[in-house]
Amino acid sequence: MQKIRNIAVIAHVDHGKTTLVDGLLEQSGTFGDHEQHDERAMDSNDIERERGITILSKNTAIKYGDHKINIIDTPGHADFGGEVERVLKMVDGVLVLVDAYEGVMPQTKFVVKKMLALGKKPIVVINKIDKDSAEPDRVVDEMFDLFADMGATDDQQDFPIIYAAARNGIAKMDMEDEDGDFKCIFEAIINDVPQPEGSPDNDFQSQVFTLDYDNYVGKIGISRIFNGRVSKGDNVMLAKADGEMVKGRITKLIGFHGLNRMEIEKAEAGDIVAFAGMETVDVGDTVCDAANPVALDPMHIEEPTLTVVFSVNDSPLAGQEGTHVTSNKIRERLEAEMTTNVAMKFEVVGEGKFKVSGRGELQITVLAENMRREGFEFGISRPEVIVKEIEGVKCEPYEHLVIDVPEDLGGSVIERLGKRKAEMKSMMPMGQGFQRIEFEIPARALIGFRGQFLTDTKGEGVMNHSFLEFRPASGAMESRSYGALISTENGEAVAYSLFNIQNRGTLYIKPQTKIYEGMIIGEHSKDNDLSVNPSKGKAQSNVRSSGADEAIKLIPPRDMSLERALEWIEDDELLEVTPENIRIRKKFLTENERKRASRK
Ligand SMILES: Nc1nc2c(ncn2[C@@H]2O[C@H](COP(=O)(O)OP(=O)(O)OP(=O)(O)O)[C@@H](O)[C@H]2O)c(=O)[nH]1
Ligand SMILES: [Mg+2]
Repeated sequence: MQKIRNIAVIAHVDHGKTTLVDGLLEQSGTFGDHEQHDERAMDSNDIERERGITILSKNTAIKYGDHKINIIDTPGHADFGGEVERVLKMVDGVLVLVDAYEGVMPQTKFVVKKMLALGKKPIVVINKIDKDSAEPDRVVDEMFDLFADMGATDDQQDFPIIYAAARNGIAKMDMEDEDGDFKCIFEAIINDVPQPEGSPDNDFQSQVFTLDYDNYVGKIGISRIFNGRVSKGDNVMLAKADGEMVKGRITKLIGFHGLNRMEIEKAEAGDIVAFAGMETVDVGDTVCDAANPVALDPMHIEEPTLTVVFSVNDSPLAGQEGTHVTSNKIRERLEAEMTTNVAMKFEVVGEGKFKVSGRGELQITVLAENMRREGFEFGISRPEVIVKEIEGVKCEPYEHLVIDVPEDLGGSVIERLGKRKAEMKSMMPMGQGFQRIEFEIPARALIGFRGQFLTDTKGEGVMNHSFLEFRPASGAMESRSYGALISTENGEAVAYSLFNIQNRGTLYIKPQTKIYEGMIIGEHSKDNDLSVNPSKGKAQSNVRSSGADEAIKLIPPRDMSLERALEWIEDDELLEVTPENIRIRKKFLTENERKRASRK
C-alpha cells in the first residue's frame, strides 16, 4: 500500500496558510526547475488573487521521500468556515497556523474546535516569527489555553510546535535554534500524522468533499478514498445524502501533483482523487462499490445565516451596461452557482426576485462580483439574518467578535457596541498601545458596523468575527445613524451643485456621474433623508466662465465598494449592480411613492 499522509492547513484569515503551502510545494521539489509560479500559487481564481484571500479550499499533493502528502489549503475567512469543516473529515492530521503577534483569533477558535471534535492530530505552527511585534511565547500559551478550553484529549494537547516564517521558507522546532528550512515540518507530518485507516482490499468507498466544473468533462467530484480501489471506467454507485442510490460510471479519474492535475488509471484507499462522469454528484455523496454500496456518514453542511434578495434591475438606467439582465438569465446563473456551491441556497420569492442565502456578506459579495464580471445586471437588497425557531423559541445567529483598538478609543467602541447589544467578554492589553476586546454579539448588529468602526477608530482598528451559535432573538436594533442624500432629478451630476451639496454630508458620486430620481448620491450628515438636485447648473451661466469653475473645490467622493454599499443600505434601499457601476437607490424612486409606502 502506498505511504500517504493527508493533511489540511487551517487558521484564521491571513495567518499564512497559502504561503506555507507555497513553501511545502517549493521545498519538496514539487515545482519543476523551470516551472513558473506566482506567490500564493494555490489562490488561483481572479477574486482570490485580487483580494489576497482564499475562497475555496483546494488540494495538492507532493512527494516527500517515499511518502505522498496530500495537502488541502482551506479558507480562513469566517464566511467560508463551512468548507473547513467538510475538509477536516477528509484528512488525518492538520497544520494549525497562528500568527505570532495576532495570536488566537475568532476563526482560530472555530477551526480548532471543529478539528478537535473530529479527533484529528494537530501540529501547531506559530507563523510570522519574523515580525517585529511577534510574541511567540504568548501565542504558544494562548494555544495551550485554547486547546484545553475546547476539550482536547491528552494526545491532542501534546501537539508538536513549529516556529515559522512561511514567507521566507524558514522553520524550526525551538525559538532558540538557528533558522532552518521546512524539513522539520515535513518530518512532523510524516511522524505525527497517522497513515490513513482503511484498506485497499475492502469494497470501494469514497466521499466527495468539493465540486469542480470543467467545460469538457462536466461536473467533477473531489473525493477521499476511504476503502478499496478504483479504476477509470468503473461502474459505481452514488449514495446520496437522502439515501437514494444512483448508478454512475467514472469516465475520468484525475490525480493531483503540485499545481497540475493529470488523468490517472487507478487509485486506492487513503488517497485524494477526482472523478468525472457523474452529473448528479453532490458534496457529501459516497461514491462506492456498485455491487455492495455502503454509504459513509453524511456530511454536516453548515446552514446559511444571512439572506439577500437578488432582483431584476428596474432602475431607469437598466439594460444599458449589462448583457444578462432578464429574470431567466439571473435564475439560470443562480441555479448553476448552487450546483457547485453547497454553502449557498436560493429560492424564487416573487416575479424576478430571488432570495439568496449564505454564511455572510463576503460570500454573497463574491457571488455578486463574479456575476457582474460575467456581464450581469441586477439589484441586491439589504442583508438580513436568518431567524430560526429552536424548540419554539425564535433564535438568531450570534457572532464572536474580537477588536484590536488603540487604548484611548476602547471606551467609545465599547459604548457603540453596547448600543448594538454586544456583551463584552474580555479585555487585554496587546502592547504598542493597543488593546484587545472580545464580545458576543448578534450577527444582525454587525451589519453596517464595520464602516462605523473604521470611522470611529480612524482606520486603525481591526475587527474579526466568526459564527458562534443561534441564540434567542434579541429584539429591535439601532439602525443607520445617518440619512441618505437622494437625487430628485434624472440626468448627470454637475460640479456646481455637488459643491453646494457636499457640506450636507458625504458624497458618493463625482461630476458627470449619471443620476436618476431616487438614486442615492451620498450620506446625509443628519439622521433623516434629504432630497437634493445634483444636476442644477449655475443659474445665469450657459456660458461658462473658467474663473468661476476653478473656484469649485470638490472633496473626493467616498468610494463605495460592493461590500461597503451592501453594509450601508437600509430596508427601503437597494444596490444596483452592473458590470460598470454600483449605484445605491431607494426601492421607491419618487418621493410620493416613498411617502405612500412609509404610511403603510
Ligand atoms: N511577515 C510575514 N508575513 C507573512 C508570512 N507568511 C505569510 N505572510 C503574509 O501574510 C499575508 C497572508 O498570507 P496568506 O498565505 O494569503 O494567508 P492565508 O492564511 O492563506 O489567508 P486566507 O486564505 O485568506 O485565510 C500575505 O501578505 C503573506 O505574504 C510570514 O512568515 N511572515
Ligand atoms: Mg489562503
